[in-house]
Amino acid sequence: MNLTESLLLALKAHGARQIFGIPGDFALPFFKIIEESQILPLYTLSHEPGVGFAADAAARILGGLGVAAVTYGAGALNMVNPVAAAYAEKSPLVVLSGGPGKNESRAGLLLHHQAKTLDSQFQIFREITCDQVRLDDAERAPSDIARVLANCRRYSRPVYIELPRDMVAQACASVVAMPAAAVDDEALDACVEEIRARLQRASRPALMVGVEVRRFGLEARVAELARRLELPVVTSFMGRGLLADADAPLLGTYMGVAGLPEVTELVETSDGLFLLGVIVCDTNFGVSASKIDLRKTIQALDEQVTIGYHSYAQIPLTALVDRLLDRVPAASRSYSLAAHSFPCKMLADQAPLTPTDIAAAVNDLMAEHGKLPIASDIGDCLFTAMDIEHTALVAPGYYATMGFGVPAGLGLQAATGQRPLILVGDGAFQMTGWELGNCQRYGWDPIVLLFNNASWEMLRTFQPESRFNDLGHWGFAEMAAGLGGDGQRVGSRAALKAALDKAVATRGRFQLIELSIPRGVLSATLTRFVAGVKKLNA
Ligand code: TPP
Repeated sequence: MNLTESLLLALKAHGARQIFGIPGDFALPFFKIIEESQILPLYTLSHEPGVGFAADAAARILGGLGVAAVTYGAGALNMVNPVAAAYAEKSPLVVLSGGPGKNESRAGLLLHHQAKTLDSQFQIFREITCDQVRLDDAERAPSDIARVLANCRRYSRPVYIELPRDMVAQACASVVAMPAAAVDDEALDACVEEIRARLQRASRPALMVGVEVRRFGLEARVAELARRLELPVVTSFMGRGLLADADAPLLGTYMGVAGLPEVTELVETSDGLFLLGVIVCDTNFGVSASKIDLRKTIQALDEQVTIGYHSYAQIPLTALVDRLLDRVPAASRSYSLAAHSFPCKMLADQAPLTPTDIAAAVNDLMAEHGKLPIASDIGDCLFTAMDIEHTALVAPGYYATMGFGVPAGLGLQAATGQRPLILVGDGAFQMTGWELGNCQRYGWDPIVLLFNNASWEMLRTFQPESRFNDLGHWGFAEMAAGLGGDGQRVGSRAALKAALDKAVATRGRFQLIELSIPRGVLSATLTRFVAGVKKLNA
């Protein structure tokens, strides 16, 4: 076995299902082994940000590892933003980068793709990954790979692996996975008892679930825990889509002043708020109607449980949930999804489109044809998604990078085989929309709803006086055919209904529906969100 094969088998054993990538001369040797070994399928895309987002989304949706393979310098550095997003939002993304061979620096010449020193790239990725290794020693490689992949899974954060191009075919032993880190049983018991007592004392306890619950594959167990503890459940903004199909008392998504009043009230008046795997960031908590005193909550995140004024260290979320389930007796009650009514039954008339109509049309579509997983970009499309039925959703809800939606949708389809729905604004589509051109080669056929308001509308909402937020009117619908898909432009509710019916009925080609939305027409959620942020910043 050679070093690359050993690495690929280890990636697979740690939960990778495919690789997204773009090669270059420093990466050609290991790409050749990826292709010929057939250990993991390889999907090449067009631009490294797309590679990073697709691999990130594949990791998010399946809870395994995402793998993004790139060349040294121009390739890897082009992926800094997606890796930073994965770091911020806790997605286990493995960056595989080609690198200069061991002796190449000795010629005394600067190497092409070199930024500052040959080590600059390694240093840059050190900042946005939780572990790094350069595989320059075939004997040490198996233990180095085992450590880096274990940390990727354990911390659910990106890692960086550099393959010097003269190392990739060196003989190498297989990787032996590291055992899971030991948990202090007594500390875990004490922590669980304290949480139970704290919840029992509370008169209005509630559970908020966040992205770690999905990252560690705990949705079914957390739903069971909520039933046993008889806790009402909400998701954080970033956690939207969690427990979508679980039998749990799920009330909705907490968004402070921008969200459903009953959810806001439940969270903000709770005297026993249990934050399970929730990243404590401004998009999750910034628009609180009344400030939540985090010291009064129970927080489990990053292997730490904080209750009031003290913390338990090294309590992994999985161990915590399992021990709570051991201690809390089974309940017989079962729940169906709380009956919050999302907009639906859109009138198919000649009225111009609003984001609420779009949500209603998607809800109608899913009621008729079953739920679709959604990949959303940042922009009003993500706020519109809050009016769509609970379904699996990947979105950059905290790091908020544009350009995520389209490649993430491709990652969803590659990872799950399910046809996804992609929600994206025209500004974000201008960044990475071209990746749709790769659908044809792989048989992917997402349905893309492109919110075209010829505007960076979210920015306009914050600063209406600036003309630089005006975008041109691009003919996206016409571009679809050249990319191997079908495009339709719609401006009325009737046209939207017809376009969606046609898109659902057409398999095998991506379906782009360009939604013409007048500037200034926003979802109700975004309107409330921006008003809330402005008030806080005032
Ligand atoms: N660049 C990146 C990569 N990410 C960002 N979030 C921004 C810039 C800043 N930004 C936030 S929202 C936005 C911009 C430029 C406009 C988004 O426009 P569009 O995708 O058309 O969605 P809309 O706001 O119109 O709903």
